[in-house]
Formats: sequence, structure tokens, C-alpha cells
Amino acid sequence: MNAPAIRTTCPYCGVGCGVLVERAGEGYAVRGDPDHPANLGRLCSKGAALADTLGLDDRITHARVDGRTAPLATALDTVARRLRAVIDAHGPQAVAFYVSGQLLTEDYYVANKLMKGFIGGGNIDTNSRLCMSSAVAGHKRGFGADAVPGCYEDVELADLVVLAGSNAAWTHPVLFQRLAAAKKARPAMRVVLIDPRRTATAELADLHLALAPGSDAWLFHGLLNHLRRDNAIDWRYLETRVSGFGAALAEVAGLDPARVAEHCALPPADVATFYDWFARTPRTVTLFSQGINQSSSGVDKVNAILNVHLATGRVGLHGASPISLTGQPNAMGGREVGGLANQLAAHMDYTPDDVDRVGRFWRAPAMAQADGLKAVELFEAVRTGRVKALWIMATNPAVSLPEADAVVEALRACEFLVVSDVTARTDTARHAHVLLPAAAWGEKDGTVTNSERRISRQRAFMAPPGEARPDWWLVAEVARRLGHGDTFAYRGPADILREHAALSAFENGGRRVFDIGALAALDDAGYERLAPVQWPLPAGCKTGAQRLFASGGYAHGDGRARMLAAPPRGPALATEASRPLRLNTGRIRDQWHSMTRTGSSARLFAHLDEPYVELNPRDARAAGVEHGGLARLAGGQGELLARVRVTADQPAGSAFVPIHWNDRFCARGRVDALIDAITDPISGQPEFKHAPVALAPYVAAWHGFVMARRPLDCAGHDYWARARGVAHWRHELADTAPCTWVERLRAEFGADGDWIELRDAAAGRHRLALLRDGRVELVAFIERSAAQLPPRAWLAGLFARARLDAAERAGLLAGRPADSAADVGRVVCACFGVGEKTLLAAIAAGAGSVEALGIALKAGSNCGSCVPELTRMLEAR
Ligand SMILES: Nc1nc2c(c(=O)[nH]1)N[C@H]1C(S)=C(S)[C@@H](COP(=O)(O)OP(=O)(O)OC[C@H]3O[C@@H](n4cnc5c(=O)[nH]c(N)nc54)[C@H](O)[C@@H]3O)O[C@H]1N2
Ligand SMILES: Nc1nc2c(c(=O)[nH]1)N[C@H]1C(S)=C(S)[C@@H](COP(=O)(O)OP(=O)(O)OC[C@H]3O[C@@H](n4cnc5c(=O)[nH]c(N)nc54)[C@H](O)[C@@H]3O)O[C@H]1N2
Ligand code: SF4
Ligand SMILES: [Mo]
Repeated sequence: MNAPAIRTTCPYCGVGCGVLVERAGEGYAVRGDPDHPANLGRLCSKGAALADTLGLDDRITHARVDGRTAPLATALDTVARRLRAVIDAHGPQAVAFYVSGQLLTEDYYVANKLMKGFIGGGNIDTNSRLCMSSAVAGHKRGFGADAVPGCYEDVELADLVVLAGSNAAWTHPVLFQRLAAAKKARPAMRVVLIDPRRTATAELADLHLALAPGSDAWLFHGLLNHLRRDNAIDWRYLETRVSGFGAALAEVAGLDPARVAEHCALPPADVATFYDWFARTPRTVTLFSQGINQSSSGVDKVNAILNVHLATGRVGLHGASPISLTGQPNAMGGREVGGLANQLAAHMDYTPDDVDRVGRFWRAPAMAQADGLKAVELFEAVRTGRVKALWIMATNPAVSLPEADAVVEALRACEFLVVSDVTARTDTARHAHVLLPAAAWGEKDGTVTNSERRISRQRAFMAPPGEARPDWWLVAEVARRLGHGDTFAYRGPADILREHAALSAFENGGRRVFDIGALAALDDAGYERLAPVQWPLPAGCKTGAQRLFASGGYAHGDGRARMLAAPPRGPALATEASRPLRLNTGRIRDQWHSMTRTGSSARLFAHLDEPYVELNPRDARAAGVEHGGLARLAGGQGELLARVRVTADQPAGSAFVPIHWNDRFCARGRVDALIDAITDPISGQPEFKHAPVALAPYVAAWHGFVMARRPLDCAGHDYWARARGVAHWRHELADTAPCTWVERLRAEFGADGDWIELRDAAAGRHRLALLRDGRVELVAFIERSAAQLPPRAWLAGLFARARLDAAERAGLLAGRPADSAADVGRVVCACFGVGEKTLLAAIAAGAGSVEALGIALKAGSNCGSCVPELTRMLEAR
């Protein structure tokens, strides 16, 4: 008999999909949980590839102290001793924790409690500062509490869905699929996308407003003004449930659609259409994400969006609400436990009453009294030595914070740096004095909260390797060594969740929306069984609230929501002659952040496999860079080198670079090294999407690639980028110094086997392959220009073969099959490895719909993440 499937939750995005895990041979198989309300059985490409990421190749299984493996107990002793020494010598403000929306709620709760109640400093902040802090501040200003009023079902019930600064097709794929399915079932439903770029999400949009970067506040303020002029305001709602609307309406009064169109660089007719649809559609949902939050005026933009929903009374109703999409799997849970430096715990703040209340509940000897440092300030304080000891958990700031080179400097300067991670191979972990081995997804138990306030269990289905331990356990052990054993004596995550739930209900009396008091009564078996449930969930409740504020009851003292319309501001730094382009950054479909987990799946590398910069044809021409060549982008602090993709989807005057690549996968692809550390004055969230940059071609003496069965060390080259294939690693290379790869490879791979070589010194061409027993071990292609290199897909496929046949061998150094039909092109469907050329051939042969491509080639028929791209190819036919 097979063991029953384990029900758990995907560790990637904030959609929070339920996953079923079963044993399959030596490994595991994952599929979507049909009973989970977030995904009802669906998974995207990343979720579907989770089983590829369970291997131990990259894992850290034992602690390291000063670079040497050490028993975990010794490492924990060292952490406690050195934290204690810093606290004794410099006080509690000299230590800091930097944590993550990828911790489970239980991990997060314990870390926050140790810092704010027992070490007695406020310096714990989280990578949610880079992600959700503008939404948090906007919600608190608007609603009085950080609470998302709507739920996923609203996205399906709405007649108009506005996506503002969200590329949900790639970043919240399962929610996007729910939206796409609803629109298909109800074609009258409309979708508006607000994003300067034409993204995969645009495929679903009836109207794409490609506005000028950073101009959203003008658009939404203009909409508020239009609602008033068009008589679309719900005055009764405003008069009974909202304050501040008089001032807000006065602020926006001068913004007529013509001025909006000018400020936003949009066709006036498109602005008019959007305003008209919004005014006339009671069931409107606005989904917003990082195109709004990651801005030096992010909080004001969030309120500009909340304003138009308040003005029309469209909050918390069926199919009518603003919904902030959370990024990380537990971005919401982190806010619940108070992981941000300017919050306390359980949605309490640093008011004297709350400090006292939390202090009594925790029986805390040393309550923090005031806000701690926000992420960007925190790392600056580490760099200058004000903060002397730092413990980083589940985040990779050397890649993800702005001015990332200065962050690396801070990590190097830090007197005592502790990093808890599942792998040692991160740009951050390499600087740690103590590296703690954390248990990974699949090995830990706890809860996460998704974008619709739904708390779901993550359940372990494998044992942690070596001495790896759950994050909460590592923190509690340090707390014990610091003398707080009694209050951190948790037997397991259930104990922690009960305490967290009890705190949320403690002296609450309905004042704090976040109340999960019902969970305080769970016994261990109940925790084990806990089914996905939304908050609020006060004691005595069995089901949580799907929607909030439908009948008012906002969390401000007067029960009213607030409208706030600040004068719109554009990006903080202007472009100038020396930095004329706006750098926009974001995500790609199949990678997760710094690639520490998705980077171990060949399937997930198939879609986009090199650091790249997207440019409009006009800007590429002006700078003299070519599609497929390399370009250098320089910001205020640093620079990067990336492959150029020229596309009209990218508006003129801007560039787009994905955030994922880092020192482990390429030479100089950390985009945050370029981004100035400018933050929103209220939330402290960095302006990640509008940095001014300069663009120049990178002129190499040679370009090349090497494919081998193992990763090769490419250090020292100006440009290199590494990608994992199913049976090989590929290394893209370029340099200004002469190429020595052929000699190097011959020396490294030895005499064993058949070398075949093609050399044309005059043309700068050098091609090399190594076969052993008919199996390809290595190929290397060097040319003067990138354009002369053959496509990689066919060669990559040869590594999967036990023996090459005569035709394959004959084509090897040409890099092309003798029979050209065998080249499938760039992989579009990651699940079934279906290439672009195969798809185009099928379309040419008559496949006229996504369904037809699915039947003919299986493409798009599993996770569906590539459906927007398939649609685009069909449209272009
Ligand atoms: N595949 C994948 N999915 C992920 C993640 C991942 O790493 N990989 N990470 C998760 C996390 S933590 C997060 S926070 C979310 C983020 O999810 P999203 O916010 O959807 O993702 P981004 O790509 O960061 O940015 C969204 C869009 O904002 C646009 N934008 C830039 N400037 C502006 C502007 O001025 N106005 C407007 N309206 N739009 C603008 C960009 O062009 C981009 O298309 O994704 C989550 N999902
Ligand atoms: N330019 C630019 N920069 C950005 C953004 C952007 O849009 N543009 N987006 C920002 C946003 S929204 C976000 S959320 C951040 C994300 O940035 P990061 O948080 O820095 O990125 P991750 O790669 O997800 O880092 C998570 C780390 O935790 C480790 N890990 C995984 N599971 C566990 C676990 O259970 N325990 C422990 N201890 N460790 C674990 C992983 O191996 C990895 O090293 O990037 C931000 N930076
Ligand atoms: S949409 Fe994809 S990445 Fe996000 S939770 Fe679901 S399966 Fe995971
Ligand atoms: Mo995020």
C-alpha cells in the first residue's frame, strides 16, 4: 500500500497553493491539491518542479564556524556567546536580525519575540520591507489596519479587474489562471493592465495602459476626480464611513483626463476608456503589486488606489475590492507576527499601551520601546559599525538590497555575522562567521498566510539532513543559551502557533482586526489536521472572514476609513545625460529570487537561461548594441553585463533587467548593484523600478559557450553565465583578453576520449568536442561575434543521449543537425520541453488555438504557465 499523500503548501509565491506530495520511486512527486481553496488543484511551472529541488547537492547539512564545519551545539554556543558580548559591551541596539517572508509564521514569531522582548532592541527587520511595506503603510493609513479586504474569489466575480504594477501571469500564475478561466467563462468581464512594459499579463488585457514609469498616482488621482465629475461617487458611503474625502477631492480637482494623459504619456482615449469602465462597473477589483509598492512614493500610490475604491464604496464586497498581492509565501504571516522594525507583534505598534500589553503577555524582561532600523538603514548601520552583530535568516541581501555592493561591504565589515540558510552557496552566506544549517521546505512544519489572509499548513515529508534544524528551533536554542530557556521552551511549532494566536486575542476586544484567538485552543492533533482557514478567526469561530469592512467597521478609532491624496511625485532621481535610461527590474516566470532553489531545476532554466537586458529598438540603436550581443549598464554605484534582447514590448527610454542572477550564476549580473538606495519616506521601501542608468555596448575580443557534464569555474572572465541543463551545464562566455579555453579544457578533461576540433584562426573560430564511447562529454564554441555562434538547444539535447549516431556526430561541430527539423528552438513549455520552432511549425500546420497546441504537442497542458506566450505566438501568426 502506498503511504497517503502529504498535504502541504508551495514555498514560493503568495498565492499559497496547496500541494500533495507522494513518494515516487527514489524521489517524490508533487501535484496540486484539488481541495485547497487557493489553487483547487492547479500548480504553476515552479510549483510543478518542486520535486527537482529536493536534492542535497547544494544543501548545507552541518554548521560552520569561521569557515570550518562544527557541531551544531558549538555553533549555537558561539552565536549566544558573541551576541551576549556585543549586548554587554554596546547595548541591545548593536545587534540586529534581518529576516524574511520565507520564514514560517512560527519561525518568525520566535525571532521577533527574542529581539523585541528579550534582547530588548527594535532592530529586527525583514525583506518584506523591500516587498510589502508600502502596502502595509497604505492599508494602515487607509483602513486603520494592515488588512486586505478581498479574497481570490473576488477576482473571479468581478466584471472589471485592474492589474496595477503586477505581472501576475508570471508572478502569481495560479491566481492569473483563475482570472483567465473566469474571463473565458464570462467574456463580458474586462481586464485592464497598468504597466509600462508589455508583459505576458498583457495577453489577457482588454486595455493595456503602458504609462510612463512612476506616473500611477496621476492616473488614480485623475480617476478620483473623474468619478466626482461623472457622478460615480457613493456619497452616502463617504459620509457614513470615510473621513478626509473633502481634502482628497480638493487635491485632485485640477486633474482632468487631458493632463493625466500628458503626465502618464498615455493616449487620451485610453485614459477615457479606463475611467469610463471604472466609473460604470460596480464589481471592480484592483490588484496591485511591486510596480506600485517599490517606489519612493509607494505609500501614496497605495492610498491613491484605495481612494478610488473608497469613493465608490467598493471595499470588501463580492467582486469589488482593492487587493494587494503579497509576494512571498509568508509575507502576510510576517506582518502578523510583527516582523517589520516599526511594528510590535500581532498587529500592535510601539504605543505605550501596546508595548506594555505585549510585555506583560510575554513576561518580557526587556521590551523594545521604539521602532528599529528599516532594512536599508539597518545595513548602513552595519557598514558603519553602529550595528555590530547581525543574524540573517532566509534572505540573500547581497543580491536583493539596493546598492548591493555596499551591502557586501557591510557584510564584510560586520564584527559578527550569522547566516541561517539551506545552502552555503549564496552571495550572503559566504561572508558568515557562523553559518547555521536550516531545515528546508519538505522538512519543516508550520504555517504560512497567503494574499487572501488564508493560513495554511506546511507539513514535513522528509527528515532534515545532517544537523539541519527548523529556524524556530535554532532561534529558541540561542534564546535558551542567552538565559531565556523558560519562555522559549517550545516542544514544537504547535506550541508557538498557540502562543501567537493567544497574543492576537490578548486584550483585543475587537480593536485589532488581526485576531486568530480560535487557534489558541488547537491541540496538537488539531494543529496537525489544520485545514486552510482565513483570518480574522476570533475564539469560538470555526470559519474565518472571507471579506473585511463590507459594512464599514474600519480599524481607525472612529470606525471610518481615511482618504489621503498626496500631491503626485515621480521617481526620486531624474534621468540625466550621463544616465538617460530608466531601469525597471522584476521577475521572470520560472526563477525564484536569487535562484538558490529554482536554480537546481533544469526544467526551470529552459525558459530564460541568461541574465538579460530588454531594450526598445530605438535605444538599442542609439547606443549601438545589438540583439544577442552584450551590453553594459551602469548605475550610480555599480554596473552589470547582460545579454541584449531588443523588443518593442519595452518602451523607449527604459530598460528591464530580471532580478534573479547573482555571483553564483554569472559574472556581473546582480542588478541591485546598480540601484540607488532611495526609499519611500514612510515605508522605507526602496525605489527598485526607476533607477537612472547608462547603457553601452560591451565589445569583446571573442564570444563563446562551453557545455559540459559538470559546472566549470569561469572566474576571471568579464562575462560568464551558467545554466543547468538536464544532463549538462552550459557556460556562456566573453572577454576582451585572448581566449584560452581550448587549452584549458584539453588539460582539464585529459587525453581519455576522442577530441574533435575545428579551427580557423583567421576567422577567430575555434570549436571543440570530446566524446567518450560515443557519448558527448563536452562541446566548446568560440567565435568573434555572438551572432556567429550556433543555437544551443540541439546541442543541449545531445547530452541526454547515451551514444551519438553518425548524423549527430557529423553535425556536432557545426552545432546544427544535418536534418534541421531536429532543432526545436528555445523552450517555451517547461513542463514538456516544447520548443519555439516546434510550436511555430505546428501553428503553420494549422494548430489554431492553445487547446490544439496542447493536443498536438502537450504544450501548455500541464501547469499552464506558458499559455500567455502560446497565445502571443498564435496571435502573431
Ligand atoms: N516567477 C516568480 N514569481 C514570483 C517571484 C519570483 O521571484 N519569481 N517573487 C514573488 C515576490 S516576493 C513578489 S514581491 C512578487 C512580485 O510580483 P510583481 O509585482 O507582479 O512582479 P515584478 O516583476 O516585480 O513587477 C511587476 C511589474 O511592475 C511593473 N512596473 C515597473 N514600474 C512600474 C510603474 O511605474 N507603474 C506600474 N504600474 N508598473 C510598473 C514592471 O514592469 C513589472 O512588470 O512576485 C512573487 N512571485
Ligand atoms: N531590483 C530589485 N530588487 C529586488 C526586488 C525587485 O523587484 N527589484 N524585489 C524585492 C523583493 S519584493 C523581495 S521579496 C526580495 C527577495 O530577495 P531575497 O529574500 O534576498 O531572495 P531569496 O533568494 O528568496 O532569498 C531567500 C534565502 O533563503 C534561503 N532559504 C530558503 N528556505 C529557507 C528556510 O526554510 N530557512 C532558511 N533559513 N533559509 C531558507 C534561500 O536559500 C535563500 O538564500 O528581493 C527584493 N529585491
Ligand atoms: S502560483 Fe506557483 S509559485 Fe505561486 S504558490 Fe502556486 S504553485 Fe507556488
Ligand atoms: Mo517580494
